[in-house]
Amino acid sequence: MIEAITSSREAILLEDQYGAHNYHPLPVVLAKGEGVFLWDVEGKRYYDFLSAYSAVNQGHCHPRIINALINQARELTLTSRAFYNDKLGLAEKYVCETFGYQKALFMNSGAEANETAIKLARKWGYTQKGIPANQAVIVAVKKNFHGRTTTIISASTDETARTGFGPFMPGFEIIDYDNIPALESALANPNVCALWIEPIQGEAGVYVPQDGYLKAAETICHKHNVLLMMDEIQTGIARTGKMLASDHEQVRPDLLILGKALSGGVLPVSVVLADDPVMLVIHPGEHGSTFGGNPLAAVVCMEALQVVKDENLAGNAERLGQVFRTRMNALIKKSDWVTLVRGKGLLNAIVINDSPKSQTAWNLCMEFAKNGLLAKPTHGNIIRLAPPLVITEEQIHECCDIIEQSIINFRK
Ligand code: IF1
Repeated sequence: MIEAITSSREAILLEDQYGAHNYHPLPVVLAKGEGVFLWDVEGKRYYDFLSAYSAVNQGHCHPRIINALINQARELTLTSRAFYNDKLGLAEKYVCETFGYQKALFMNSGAEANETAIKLARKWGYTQKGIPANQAVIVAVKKNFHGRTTTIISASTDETARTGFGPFMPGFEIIDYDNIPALESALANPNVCALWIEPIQGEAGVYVPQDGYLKAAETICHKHNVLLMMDEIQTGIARTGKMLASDHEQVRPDLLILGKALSGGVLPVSVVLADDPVMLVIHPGEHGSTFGGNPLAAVVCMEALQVVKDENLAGNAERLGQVFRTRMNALIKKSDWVTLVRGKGLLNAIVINDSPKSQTAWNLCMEFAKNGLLAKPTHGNIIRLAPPLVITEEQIHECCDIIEQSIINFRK
């Protein structure tokens, strides 16, 4: 029999006793979400400035996405790919036409989509580029975040993500991010099949590379016959003010990796997009997943993307991102606690003027929560600030007021 939680404290104690301790959440227990708002068990309302790490770009429980989920759930949720279903082909066509690719391969989590891209890139390297068997190299960059599987962390430079989980997958070379000469020398290696990057490094603290870096990466990849694998799981789906962050530089990845807001945060959906010469290197029986491409996810994905288009969420993110950064830059002049704001669209972060090892950013987020806004530090002294893209200008100003007052009144 499903019991009901009656207090935040009860929920926290239950998770502490029965759940793995693989997170350190803020002590807030959420029970309801709608648009830009979340409510905790006691009924306190918060602005969501994390958006489930950019999975809820369309706002919590968007009615159109929820209705699409409910209607399809009444018909058919899962067939496995042992058979066809009447929704997957429609979703494949929809995402191919939306993003301009010939083929789509649906998976579930972002990590699975990255793993899929790795397999596609390696097999393309062997069968199309002529790389000797088991010699394929994928070039990744420092401070990347692509997921938590043992292969993906094999390319990570974050000791917290790696320690205790070896041995690691070979075949990754790590270079500096945002360093064009480093690209030139690394990609000249004939055994390199792909360059694997995020257009903006989210977990690293919303690190925006120099203008022209993405275009240079694309150019150097083309020069050396290397696939450009772009992880847009956090930056995609209108978050940075364009449908894709790659669009800011008119860059077209060879492998486009999407997840998170692809479903509006309703259920796990991810996808890899590529053209036939890459996608068709994988043959029947060589890759897949039980839930990958299920009809429920297919329907939710199409509705979630249609909402992004119909509500012009990219345009809203572009416009209100500028309003937000203007307010944060004004705050920098009023408080010594904030030294920098950076980001694109509504993917932003503020850098706190204290050691990354200090509790200041965490304590500031606790203040934000007390004042009705939820955010969480990433890497010590950086606070990511990323509301759902349905936020209004009036709400952005109200949230900036909360952030500003919390910071100005903050005492360590
Ligand atoms: C956690 C971070 C963000 C991602 C990019 C792939 C994935 C993610 C660019 C994997 C997932 C999530 C995972 C979640 C917290 C969050 C996160 F802090 F971990 F790094 F957003 F920055 N590529 N990011 O951001 O997608 O398998 O999770 O669906 O693991 O704590 P996933």
